[in-house]
Order: sequence, then C-alpha cells, then structure tokens
Amino acid sequence: MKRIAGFVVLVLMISAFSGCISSDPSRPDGNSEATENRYSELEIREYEGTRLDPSVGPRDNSIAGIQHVELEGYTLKITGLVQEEQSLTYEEVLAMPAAEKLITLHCVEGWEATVLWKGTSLGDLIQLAEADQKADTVIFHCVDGYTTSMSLADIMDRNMILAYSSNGIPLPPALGFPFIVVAEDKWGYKWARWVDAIILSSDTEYKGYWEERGYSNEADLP
Ligand SMILES: Nc1nc2c(c(=O)[nH]1)N[C@H]1C(S)=C(S)[C@@H](COP(=O)(O)O)O[C@H]1N2
Ligand SMILES: [Mo]
Repeated sequence: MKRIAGFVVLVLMISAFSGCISSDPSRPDGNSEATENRYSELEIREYEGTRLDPSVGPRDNSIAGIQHVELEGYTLKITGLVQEEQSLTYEEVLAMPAAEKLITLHCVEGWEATVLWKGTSLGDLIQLAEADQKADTVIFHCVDGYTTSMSLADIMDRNMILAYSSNGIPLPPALGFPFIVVAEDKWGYKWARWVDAIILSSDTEYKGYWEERGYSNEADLP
C-alpha cells in the first residue's frame, strides 16, 4: 500500500513538473500548448533562430469578421492614377518574382505576431500599371469594405510586399487570403487583408477605416 502511495506521489510530481516546462511565459499568450495547437500541420515554427507565431491567432478584430475569398472570379485590380489599369489573377501575382521577409505585426491593441511572409513586391505590381507622375498615395481596398492608405514613398523605400504565404503555407483566411499588405514598421491597421484593389491616388489626406476614427495616418511604429 505504501509503495503504491509513493508511486502515485511520484507520478503527480512528474506531471506537475512537466506542466511547468510546457507552459512558456515568453509566448504572447503565456501558454505554449495553446500556441502549439494553433499552428497548421505544415507551418514552420522557427526561422533563422527566431520563433514564429502561428498564422492563426485566437483573436479577430476584423470590421466584418474573417472573409473567405473564392479564387474563382477573384482578381486584384491596380487602378486609379495609372496608365495601364491591371486586373490580375491570383496565379499571375504568384508568378511574379517573390521576396521573403520576417516581420512582426503590431496591433494598437497590444498584441503582436512574428511571421515569415512571402509575396510580391508592391513596387513591381504598381510598375505594371505605370503610376502617373501625380500619384503619391496608395489606397488599399479589401473585400470587407475596409480601406487604408500609405504614401507611395514609404512603400517604395521599405520595399513592401503583398504577401500570399505565411510561415511557409498559403496565407490562411484569417490572415487575409489571398493577399495581405506587409506594412513593415507600421501599425497593424495598415496591414490590409483580403485586398482586392490597389488604387493610386494624389489624395495625401485620404483616411481609411481606422484613420477616419482617429488613428494616425502615418502609423509609424515608435
Ligand atoms: N480587410 C481588413 N483588413 C484589416 C482589418 C480589417 O478589419 N479588415 N483589420 C486590421 C487590423 S486593425 C489589424 S491589427 C490587422 C490584424 O487584425 P486582427 O486583429 O483581426 O487579426 O489586420 C488589419 N487589416
Ligand atoms: Mo489592429
């Protein structure tokens, strides 16, 4: 009897201890098991020594919920102040030269996600349409009606990309399938998801959804 009791105590001690090491307080949600469960099967979890966050998080603050975009009938428009308006299929965008970037998305609400993004240079996309001399602002339009804008100069200077892949998998709906703007060094509300149009403009004062509600139009991270 004594032996069984000792064994039970030992098992309890081991499970308590392994409980301690499996929860990692350095994770954003302080719970590595929940974090691990959010990774998709084929998703990579580490890149050049940096731990990546899952492509799908526990939160969603989208203005109209997660959008599920069907590729049939979908095109990405590049329009506005351009010489050659474009209407590109998903495959056409993926056929262009690709770039990879490890960038952290910071939301004003306090959470962040470090993800390995892969996509097409926004500069290359805009070049296809040949922006007018007057164009200095780029407005992103999304299927949920969300919009946001950035200066053409910031997009070019930072070599920003339009991503279609996160952590080595196709971009999940929650992250903006088919395309998300990887607005590096800018707050999360500049990271337009489910983008269906890139509009060249000369309206430097244009205000998107959150900008109209008081958030900074520059949105540069501190
Ligand atoms: N189309 C669209 N894109 C969007 C949003 C949105 O509501 N609709 N929300 C923005 C905000 S505020 C952030 S922080 C990021 C990530 O949003 P999430 O918190 O819903 O994951 O997407 C951005 N892009
Ligand atoms: Mo956000």
